[in-house]
Amino acid sequence: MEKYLVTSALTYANGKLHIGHIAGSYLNADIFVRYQRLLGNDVLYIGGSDDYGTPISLKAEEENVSPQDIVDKFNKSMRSDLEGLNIQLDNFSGTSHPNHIKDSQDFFSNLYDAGYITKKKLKQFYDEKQKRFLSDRYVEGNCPFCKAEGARGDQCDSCGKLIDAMDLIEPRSKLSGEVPIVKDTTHWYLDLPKFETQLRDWLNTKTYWKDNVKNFVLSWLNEGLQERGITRDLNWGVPIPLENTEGKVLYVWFDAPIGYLSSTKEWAEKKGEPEKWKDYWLDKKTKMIHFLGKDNIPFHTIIWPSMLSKQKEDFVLPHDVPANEYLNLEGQKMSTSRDWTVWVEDYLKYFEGEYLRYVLAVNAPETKDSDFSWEDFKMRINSELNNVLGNLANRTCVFTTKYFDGIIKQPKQISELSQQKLDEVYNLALEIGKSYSKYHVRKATKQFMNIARIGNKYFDEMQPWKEVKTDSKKASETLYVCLEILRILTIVAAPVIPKSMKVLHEMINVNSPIIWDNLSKKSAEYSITNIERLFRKIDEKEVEEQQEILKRKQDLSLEEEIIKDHKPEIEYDDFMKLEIRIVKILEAERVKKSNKLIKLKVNIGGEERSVIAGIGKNYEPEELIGKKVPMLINLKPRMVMGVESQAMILAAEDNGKLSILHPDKDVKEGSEVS
Ligand code: B3M
Ligand code: ZN
Repeated sequence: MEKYLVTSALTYANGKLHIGHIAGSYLNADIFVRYQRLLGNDVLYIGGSDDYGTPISLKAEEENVSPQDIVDKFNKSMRSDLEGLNIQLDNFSGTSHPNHIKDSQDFFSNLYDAGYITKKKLKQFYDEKQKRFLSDRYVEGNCPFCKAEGARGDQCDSCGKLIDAMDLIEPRSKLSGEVPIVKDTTHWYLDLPKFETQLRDWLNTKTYWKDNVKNFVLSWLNEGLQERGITRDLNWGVPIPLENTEGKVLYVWFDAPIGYLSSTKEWAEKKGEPEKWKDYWLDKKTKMIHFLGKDNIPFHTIIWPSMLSKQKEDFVLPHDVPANEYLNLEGQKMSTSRDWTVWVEDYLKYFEGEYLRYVLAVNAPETKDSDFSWEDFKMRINSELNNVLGNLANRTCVFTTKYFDGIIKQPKQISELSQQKLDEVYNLALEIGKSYSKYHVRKATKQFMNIARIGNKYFDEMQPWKEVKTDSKKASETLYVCLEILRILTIVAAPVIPKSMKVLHEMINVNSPIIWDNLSKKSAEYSITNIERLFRKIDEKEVEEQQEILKRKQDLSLEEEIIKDHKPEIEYDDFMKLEIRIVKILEAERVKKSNKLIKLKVNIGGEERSVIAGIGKNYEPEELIGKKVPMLINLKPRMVMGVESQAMILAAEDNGKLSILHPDKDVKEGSEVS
């Protein structure tokens, strides 16, 4: 028997669960856990909410409640959402649980005592308007590595590199938009360079890791590890277990993974066997597997194993970290700030949890980003769950009831063709097992649907509705084979759609329980008493309703953007200071080494000027020549990439897309705009 400790990344307790969380770190874990349990392995599935950090403390301030109130509210909502999706953790805790403080402090102290934590005086960004130190993610600027705009102070989403906020180019506070000042503070650092050799050796043993994860870690190691700050100036978090550290706490990413341990301890306590956590955390046979989204890779593969390795107790290290890519929504990147997601709670008001499990499993973002759309949702439920699996179950049971009073016995002898079908299905079932064990949920789901397809095809070919009139034994055999296929499905599809497979299992009345070992154990008899419909069809109207909801969200977030953009009122005289004239573009060429900038020569009415316009991503130089456009011509000349720009072209911007303006009628160059 194998032993697994499975975790889902702890979800920040400043919001509810959405389908991205489910696809990223919950459903894949739950499916793996269910599969391992079918095999009879010993599995403990642990998770919870990630309760500390700045976002939660800010939200609490905003809502004028305590951070704990926020955490409790979302922790509760997460539990109920998980239940609605039948995702069954053995313990769903939260890092603000009292146990967690001691565990986290012990981790810190052990590392500290062993000489892996250093103290540094440093300068940090401070937002004077908000009166707080800006933790990394609250500073934004250009990435020091790839120069991408909008990089956060902790990590760049464009190149994935971790950033020291101080290295950001053109930093701004995300809280107030102001340029932050730099202030002295003291922090503690995890001395990661000391772990480098050990991590490299360890990684070399991880030959079975997913390529994306392994490559990520390797590239990190190859670039050389940096010391990482593990404390923050904040009141909401685990206090640093050192004297004179008031107002400082452990960085949320330091304490968060320790939550896996404290949640396990909580589980053991609840069970009345407080020492039982050791069976998992201290037994070298345990395979600890962390399910998470790709942005969490470095913390689980570099920092966390380093932390674990220097404790007094001999903890197991992660066995595998099967990180998922991202799930998009209707072709667009999900964004909770723009409300561009489907909240589980909302989903459950309309549809069965089981359907989301199926659709997210078959679309799992395992090797690349994948997409959730309502049209696809409907298609998957109607043409796969209903028309393939549901249909096989229904027609088989209906026939059995109608022609054989619901009773089908195992035939003494079985035709070669029928045996072939059963063998084919059995072999596929074994393949499905391999897929599950390699976390290939997508493949496993497609494979079990293929088993149902084989069943339907066989049913169609054998035509039991004809057989029953000429050779009832033959018809009975056909139905037996179909029932066997259904029985196998109740096992192999159970990790993904456990509820429906349980219903099906009861419907065909198999005596043997749903366990992997029973795959090859043919049932001596089937007796059907009660036929239930396994799935319902999704109506086009229901899809439209959801699409409408999304559209409203989009409109709302656009409105918000526009409203946020309003600038303070100005005087008429301020406006009159602007000299805007229609100019004619005479020449246009790209500025070398820039894909954004185009150099224009324009006639502003008897005078020529050169202008640098940042419209190169939206226009080719050739299409600009001859156009008459408005320009602000009394803006102080500016040097842009070594060229003087003597006016500014006016263009409308829609989400980064630029569109230059045109006068409605033909007017002479030099005409003033007012
Ligand atoms: N809460 C980040 C996230 O939700 C973080 C994960 C912690 S896992 C120990 O993506
Ligand atoms: Zn970058």
